[in-house]
Amino acid sequence: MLQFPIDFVWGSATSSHQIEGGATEDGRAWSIWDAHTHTPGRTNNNETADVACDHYHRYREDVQLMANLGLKAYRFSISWSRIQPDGQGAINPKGIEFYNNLIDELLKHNITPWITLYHWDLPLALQTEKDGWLNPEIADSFAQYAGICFENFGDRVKHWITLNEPWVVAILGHGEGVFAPGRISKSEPYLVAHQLLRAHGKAVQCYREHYQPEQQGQIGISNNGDWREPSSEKQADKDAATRSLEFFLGWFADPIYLGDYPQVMKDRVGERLPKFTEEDINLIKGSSDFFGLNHYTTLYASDVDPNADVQNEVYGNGGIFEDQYVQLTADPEWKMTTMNWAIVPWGCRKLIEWISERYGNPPLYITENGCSLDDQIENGEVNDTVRKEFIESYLAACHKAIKNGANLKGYFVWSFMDNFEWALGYSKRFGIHFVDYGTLERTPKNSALWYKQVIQNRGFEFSQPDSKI
Ligand code: PNW
Repeated sequence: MLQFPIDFVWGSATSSHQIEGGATEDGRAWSIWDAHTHTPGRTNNNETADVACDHYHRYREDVQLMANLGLKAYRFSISWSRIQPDGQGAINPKGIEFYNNLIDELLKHNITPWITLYHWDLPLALQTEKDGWLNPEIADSFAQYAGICFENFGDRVKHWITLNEPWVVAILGHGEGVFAPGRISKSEPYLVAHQLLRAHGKAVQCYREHYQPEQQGQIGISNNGDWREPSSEKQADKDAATRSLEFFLGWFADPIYLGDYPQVMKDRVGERLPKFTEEDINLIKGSSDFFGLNHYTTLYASDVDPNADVQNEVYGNGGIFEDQYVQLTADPEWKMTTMNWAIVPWGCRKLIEWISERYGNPPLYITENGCSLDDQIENGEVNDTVRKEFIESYLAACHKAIKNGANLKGYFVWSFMDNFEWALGYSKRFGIHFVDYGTLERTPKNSALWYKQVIQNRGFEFSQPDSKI
């Protein structure tokens, strides 16, 4: 039996835009994602999240399903434009009311709320009128919005995540243009990342100065990181793997834990990489009470000759990735999810250990990990064995990392239910609950029923070979 610590946090996660619906209800204004999905050609079948899982109206039922699982913690995000329709100024009382109700419902069932303040749904007005994350002023707008949330919810909410995956906002939103706001550039990702870090820092400063002393909560950030394994024993490939990790996770975590961008980024990005002022660094360094990690997959990394064309089969050629000169490949033996993400649990362990070592063993939470499959429902049952095995093996990898000394304190399955998977619309199912998009009926998948046992027993009998972890 792999037994987890008594205080290990067993959770599951969602985000506002992916589940809520009610896109224009009760005073909510559009976010950049509403504008993006309503632009033809941006999403699978032009699908939008106008209704999504209709969680806005069904949150009570959803919290009941969480309670049925014995879930200890639920991570969700707040839609900024529900709270502040214009992203600045006036507060929408109906927005405050919705999240108050959700929080109270969770607490009634002894489920600890973990709130993400920003999961990519920037109020549209901040984009169209202010240039969104490109504008240095956004750090103050974000901190003001964060303050409104601390003020209204902080009496009951003790776990805060400022930003979800700033890498995705920078790279997919401003580098490759596949996510909102759909911009393509080789310099904007670095500018946007810089403002995201400053915004995070200012929100944390607001919490620490005005709320934390009394409310006694914790605040951090969730970065996404996949593992990079050197494709060979060659030093150049080992360096390529490290460089890939530094451009991915180090980009955001180094400023927070070490006080600056990785040296390799300064060397290779040059003038396009902004510099921190002393004031910025005072805000950003040490600005996380815990390390939030969203982890999904692993790839092999090989060095690429800077004079050669970058043939990168995963991310496509060149573009923003050219700064790294790393070729990423999957092992043909690896099983894939329907996202085409390889299932490699030992990569999860290696990444946790890399983080623990590089950043001085911070308290760490896996704030997302999960698996998309083509689930089918038959007679009310969803037999998602691959997902159960996925979660089992990644949890086993987590267990091993803890045994090896990592300070891993919790795990959140992505996702609590099937939902709107961004540009891919409803075509990818990550949930441990099945959502029928015709009736919006929810059904626990077999993976959810298994997870319930794991939570109850604080562990499980690992049914797979140890070589996997
Ligand atoms: C994360 N990539 O997104 C998000 O936090 C979730 O909202 C999302 O549903 C989940 O993972 C599954 O995709 C990512 O292309 C989306 O590297 C894309 C990438 C990474 C993370």
